[in-house]
Amino acid sequence: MSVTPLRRLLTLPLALLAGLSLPAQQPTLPREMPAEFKVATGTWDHERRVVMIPMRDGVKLKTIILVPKGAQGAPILLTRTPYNAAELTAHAASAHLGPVLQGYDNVTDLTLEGGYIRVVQDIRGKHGSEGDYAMTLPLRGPLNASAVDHATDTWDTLDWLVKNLPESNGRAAILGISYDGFLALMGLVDPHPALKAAVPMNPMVDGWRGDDWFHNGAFSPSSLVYFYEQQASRGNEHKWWTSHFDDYNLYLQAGSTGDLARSRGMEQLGFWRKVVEHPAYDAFWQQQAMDRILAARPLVVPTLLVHSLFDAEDIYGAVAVWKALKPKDRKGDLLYLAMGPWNHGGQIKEGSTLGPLRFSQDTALQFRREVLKPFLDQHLKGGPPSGLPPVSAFETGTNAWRKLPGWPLAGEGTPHPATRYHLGAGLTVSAEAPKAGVAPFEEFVSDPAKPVPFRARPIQPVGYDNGLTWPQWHTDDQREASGRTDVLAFVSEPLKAPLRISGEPVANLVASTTGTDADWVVKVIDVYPDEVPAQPGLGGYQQMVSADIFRGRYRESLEQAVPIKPGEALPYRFALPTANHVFLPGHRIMVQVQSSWFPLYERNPQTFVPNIFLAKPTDYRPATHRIWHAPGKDSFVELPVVPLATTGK
Ligand code: PG9
Repeated sequence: MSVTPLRRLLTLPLALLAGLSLPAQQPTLPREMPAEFKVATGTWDHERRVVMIPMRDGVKLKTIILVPKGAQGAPILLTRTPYNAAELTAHAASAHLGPVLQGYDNVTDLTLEGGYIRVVQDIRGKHGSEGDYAMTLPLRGPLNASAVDHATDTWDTLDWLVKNLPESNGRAAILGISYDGFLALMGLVDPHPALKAAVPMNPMVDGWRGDDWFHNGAFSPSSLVYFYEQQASRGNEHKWWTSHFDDYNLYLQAGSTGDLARSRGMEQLGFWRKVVEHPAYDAFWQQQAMDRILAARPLVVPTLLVHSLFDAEDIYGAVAVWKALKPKDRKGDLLYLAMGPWNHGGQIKEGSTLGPLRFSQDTALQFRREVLKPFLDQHLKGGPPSGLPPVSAFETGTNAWRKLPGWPLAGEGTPHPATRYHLGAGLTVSAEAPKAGVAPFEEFVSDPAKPVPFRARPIQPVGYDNGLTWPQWHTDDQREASGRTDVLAFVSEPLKAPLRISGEPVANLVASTTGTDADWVVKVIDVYPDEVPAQPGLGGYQQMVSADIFRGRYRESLEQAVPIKPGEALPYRFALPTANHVFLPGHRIMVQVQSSWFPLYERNPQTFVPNIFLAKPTDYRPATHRIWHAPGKDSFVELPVVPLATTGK
């Protein structure tokens, strides 16, 4: 239909008017959502309080407090964490504390049975807390110019809790795993009077010597993933991205660790920049090492250290703290150690198997019921003395708990000539020192273009969900490596009698290289008999008992890297992680030696460069390595051999 110009003129203002008045005529959406919903919790068995606790510098930390209904005179279990307190305390949408905590809580069964008030707090700078985040924030002092740290934050938190929780008995324990275990140790630096017990489990203690980032100077590139997710944002929104199904390819194709970090924009992250500046064991690392920090202070809070024998992340820390603090425990009533056949954090899960290993008992439940509970009951509830031995240790091989008077049983740092196991000609392991007149060394070519995979490929990323097997890789069959030409596999005759080791094996290599730098990996392995009727899959299995890496540039000093003189046979001595194991009759002792363990550790270019993080592609060169076994150039491992146990638990 046509419209005349006049009508157009008349209708235009009308339309405009109508248009302007439209919103007023539209009915508004009904408001169905309340401005703030109040959860009706009448049927819950607990009360959930979310509070912002003020610290001495005014920063407030988000704290979730779960109080069992009807609690009176209840002790407090505190965990401080960078891993999101709200999420960790909301595992299931349930009226019951058990499902709410299950899956994360270190001690859900104990929390419930004990009627504890459970408190989980975001540390400063993470998730719901205010303030700035620094990775494993160092104590106030040369590395932290501020007036606050995790020691003061723990103190301030406990002070608030005991003054504001009328249901509490004023007694608290701090506990946690890994990072949260490091935070539990921080609580011991200047403990609040209400802190009556601490349970650091698999704590991160020294990020250079053997926890998380480095082992003896060799950097673990998967740490980049952690730095990235942890430091790119407060809430871990930025997820590391991969480009390969096989992590071996991902890390190999990236070049140096520095190249990989650059490809992810990681120069923006303060902690990574610090790591690049401190590749050696200088004051930056030494002043953060929790064993050193605590050794310089009095020990006043009863502490139960928990160590996992198959810990893929923090296999160094708990035992290091034990060694540093035990001399301070003059009456023997303050420091305890528990170790079990667990992976990282396995003590809070089901503990009857790990990978193919079967322990025929739930070792984790045993630990919680028979070690942790009596310890907490005594110190938090005024219960009877726990009756715990200084060390409660599960012995692998025999699969039995042992009550031990100390650790290590074999004594530390003293030479044990009787327990030297020599690496000999013909790839043997034996008690015999090398003789003249036989080939004086074994040699292999270590090629950084084809590093030895640390497990069968394709190599999965580090992770605990979606069926990833990273948490149990320590139990992988080492046959995978022993078949390679760049791995030397020395092996003993079958044992005629059981051999018990209890402590840290020590690697003593005499090695040479055609390069100017090299890594040395030593693995002590229990080789099963060719057939194992009770579990056929273990026939000939090569079970890693203790293993570690040492970066050759630190052979003279951990603080100062120096090149290796090509062709010179030089000694390398380094301790391997604690083992508590019996090699059974018919089993054999194997020692594998290799020069890469990839991508568990970044590749050594084998050409000395000032900073391996910044190595260029041309620095990575193959080298021929020799492990010597000649008189005067004797390679061996010292095994902490002790008599067979006669008592069980
Ligand atoms: N192993 C992890 C970690 C500890 C300390 C520092 C950074 C990472 C952890 O499981 O928390």
